[in-house]
Amino acid sequence: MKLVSVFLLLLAPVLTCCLLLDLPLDCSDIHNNDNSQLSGVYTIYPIGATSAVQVYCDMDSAGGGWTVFQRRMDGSVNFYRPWDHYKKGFGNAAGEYWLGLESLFHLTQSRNIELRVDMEDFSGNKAFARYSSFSIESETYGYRLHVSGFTDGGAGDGLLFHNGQKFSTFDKDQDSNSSVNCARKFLGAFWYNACLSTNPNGVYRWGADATIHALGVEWYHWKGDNYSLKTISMKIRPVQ
Ligand SMILES: [Ca+2]
Repeated sequence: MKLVSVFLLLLAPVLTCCLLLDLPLDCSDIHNNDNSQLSGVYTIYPIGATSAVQVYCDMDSAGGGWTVFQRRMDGSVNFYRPWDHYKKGFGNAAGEYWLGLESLFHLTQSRNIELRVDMEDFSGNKAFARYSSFSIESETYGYRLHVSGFTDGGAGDGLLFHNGQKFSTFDKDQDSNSSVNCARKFLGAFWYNACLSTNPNGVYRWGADATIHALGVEWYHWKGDNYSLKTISMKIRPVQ
């Protein structure tokens, strides 16, 4: 009996190794394994076996397999948070959340990744922006954004102005405005330039609101900078 236990113990690393091969890195792995899976919350392993994290998988849009890394829908989660939160992630995969820059960095490292941003206003109108190439650099390089290959789904190119920028939070100003902390001024966190043409992590407001300029969940090229969207979600998948 004892021998059997020792044998199993010795075998454990081997078993672990091979079971790991089946752990999904992202939602596209789940989708490719079984394309009848519905949109919803799943567990993925973006940085290996000990990195289990829950995400919302979009299995509907343009063939499905999208890993949602940012999602606003009802204002239930506070997105005005410090660097550490944006690095590690926060919120609830069934509702509003941010996956985390470290996971996002790893997901964009090993494969060619495309980005889709879906959004909706309070009148039921929908639009999207799609980019055939998306990646971010490591924390050492400020999680710098690289996005290109824009396709217009009616939303306009909201990320062109942010391409090449480092990520900024209120406690880590890495934007391109030397006299302003863009995250503090617009109460969000993003790849701010000097400062923004979109603010997906801004303050959740209900539609048109110009009380304080441009701090809502805005996408300027679609609804202007004083309209806060009802929903917005940013999602990625490997290029097919
Ligand atoms: Ca600044």
